[in-house]
Amino acid sequence: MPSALITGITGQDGLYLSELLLAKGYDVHGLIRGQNNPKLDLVHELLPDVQLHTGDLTDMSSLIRALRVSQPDEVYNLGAISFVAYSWENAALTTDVTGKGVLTMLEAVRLHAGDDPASVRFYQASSSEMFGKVQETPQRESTLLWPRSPYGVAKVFGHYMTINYRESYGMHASSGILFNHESPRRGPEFVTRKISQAVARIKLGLQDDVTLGNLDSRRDWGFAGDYVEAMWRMLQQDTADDFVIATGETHSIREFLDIAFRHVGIDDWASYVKQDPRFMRPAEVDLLIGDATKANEVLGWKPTVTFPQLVAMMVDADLEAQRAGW
Ligand code: NDP
Ligand code: GDR
Repeated sequence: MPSALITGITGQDGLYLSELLLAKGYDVHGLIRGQNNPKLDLVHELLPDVQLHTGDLTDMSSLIRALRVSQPDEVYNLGAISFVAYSWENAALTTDVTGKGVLTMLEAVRLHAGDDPASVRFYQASSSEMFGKVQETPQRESTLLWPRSPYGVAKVFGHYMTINYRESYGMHASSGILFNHESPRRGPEFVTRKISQAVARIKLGLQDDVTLGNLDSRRDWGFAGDYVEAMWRMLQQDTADDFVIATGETHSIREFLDIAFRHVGIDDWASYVKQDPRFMRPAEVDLLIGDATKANEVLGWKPTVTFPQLVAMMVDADLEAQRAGW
């Protein structure tokens, strides 16, 4: 039975990836941080077969201990401070966790793997936020990186460290440059879930309006369930490499709002949406659209959920949750 260790198991992607690996017969281990993590019960409930180990990406010895206990064939490094807006307010902490944490994990894996550095396969959760200021559209693996936030800069560090450990030590270390991916499990701080939750509550008369920031930025949004499949496929390759994972479509926040409101029968939604500068960012990433040709050709990967299907899935899930009083 293959074994995998996942950091960031309490997050959106960690939950989907765990389900995928369990279904494939893996022995799944997860790193969980904090002395009383509020998401512990959720993980136990959704994933009773996952074994959890206490640890933090800033604490090398905790990572080595988790590696020793789990003896993984594959390590998926999904743990990060992942909210871009928060990264300006906590830039040093974001750098420590999202940036230097990757080096700490790579080094722990290298030390653990000993004489055979490629014996433990490593996945790094890189991000389209690394592209930042538009240099080329669509963005592909070779596009110049120009991050626009402390989060983006930290991800660039982790991305190049992953490549460096592959080239320096022959590690089987791959980096997935994933564009935005969403689901009903998306954290409510991110714009898609903030909108789907608000639309459900407005429809049910529980909320009057929703306050957002920039409605004109454009993102390449896919479904998280599709994207964790790409992570797994990367680690099944003989050779480690870097891959853009994206749908190849871009949509504005306004388009997301339009589909979400219309889905619950509200066509004239402008009066329900307010804007506040406090949700604007010091530097914005205006346009993201990815070219996943390499992933399609090498991994045989392609997305299965369309943009309207994704929006409808999220709004429906929030309607159900709000009706049930979750
Ligand atoms: P989430 O924000 O949902 O989850 C982040 C995870 O990281 C949580 O499990 C969190 O644990 C954990 N974490 C935070 N700080 C630490 C730490 N110091 N040590 C160990 N773990 C920590 O993110 P997603 O699931 O959406 O994303 C997964 C990864 O993919 C992240 O690295 C993200 O940056 C990256 N990414 C995400 C994209 C997306 O669109 N979703 C696109 C591209 C990249 P806790 O619950 O304890 O806080
Ligand atoms: P992003 O996601 O920054 O792309 O990072 P987010 O959903 O936070 O923002 C997307 C766009 O929406 C605009 N926006 C708002 N965003 C939030 N959160 N709240 C608002 O009220 C709001 N109003 C407008 C933002 O300005 C932005 O343009 C996500 C994260 O998952 C990262 O970890 C990941 O690396 C990238 O996706 C790819």
